[in-house]
Amino acid sequence: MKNVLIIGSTGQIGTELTLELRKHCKGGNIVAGYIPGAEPKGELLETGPAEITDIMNDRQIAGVVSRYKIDTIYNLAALLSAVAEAKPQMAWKVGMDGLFNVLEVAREYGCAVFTPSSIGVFGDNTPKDRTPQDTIRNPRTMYGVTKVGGELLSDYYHIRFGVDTRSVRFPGLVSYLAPPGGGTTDYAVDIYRAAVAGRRFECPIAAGTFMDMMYMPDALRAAIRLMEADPDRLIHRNAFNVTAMSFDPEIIFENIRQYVPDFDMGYRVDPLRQAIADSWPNSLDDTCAREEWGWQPEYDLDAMTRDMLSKLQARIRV
Ligand code: AKB
Repeated sequence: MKNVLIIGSTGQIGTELTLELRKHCKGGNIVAGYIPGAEPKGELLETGPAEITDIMNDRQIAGVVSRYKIDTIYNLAALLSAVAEAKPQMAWKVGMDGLFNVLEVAREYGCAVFTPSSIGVFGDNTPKDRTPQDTIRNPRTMYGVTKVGGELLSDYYHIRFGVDTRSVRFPGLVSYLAPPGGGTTDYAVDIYRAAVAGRRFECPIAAGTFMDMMYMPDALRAAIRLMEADPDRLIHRNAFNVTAMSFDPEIIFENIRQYVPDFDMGYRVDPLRQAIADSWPNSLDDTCAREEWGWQPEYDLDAMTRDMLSKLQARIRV
């Protein structure tokens, strides 16, 4: 990986992945792709090139790929699960038509492609506990449909055209820099913001609802490490189960209260998000990722809480 294009560089993952890749791939061009209205700012803008790269415009993507001699594309353009239910047509366009554009450009220019998948590929009839790598993917959300379709299309491009496509099924991602915006697992970010702001938190997900989660530094490590993994060791490609922890709202609340004793939480359950969460696994089995490319998370819940609270507190002080 030397010259990399990140499509959707100003989103929750893109903001941090772009900065991380600029530290990681010294001497290369790490291009922050964005759409008008979501321009990169601050460090993201100052530390490397930025180009308008609309996922719906294949010639625009091809132009950037050719100009910067891009060898790897991180395709992070997506609508998260709750927003995708509100705008299913747009979710399809971005998730499927957009991915098709990226894969066609990758085929033409010989690029590797990483497109995140999600625990959203699973549905009600998937085994819920320690969900296996190879199992039923039968979601009933548009988000899940596009993620399953994306996995299949990416594998197709690898088998049929030799495009080096790789992916992970991300669980809920917790981060402090850029907000997630429209996911089912967003509560696990919002709860920290409320704790640091001294606000009571109204949780949209019911007590007892377990979902897989991961702290952003681990997610970045997964996205980079998989793209650098020895291809001969990869039995799977699109997409690997990865996880770092699994908790319900009560567990994260109690963990935060160890450090913010006055923190208070109640429940105002959002029926849409709750239905989606109920259809997702309680916990994933990520053995294949561990065996095939050495996946290993570094943050458990307590380490994540300590880091999130200190980073958010520092940001408030600035
Ligand atoms: C969402 O909640 O939509 C995402 C995801 C788990 O894919 N964070």
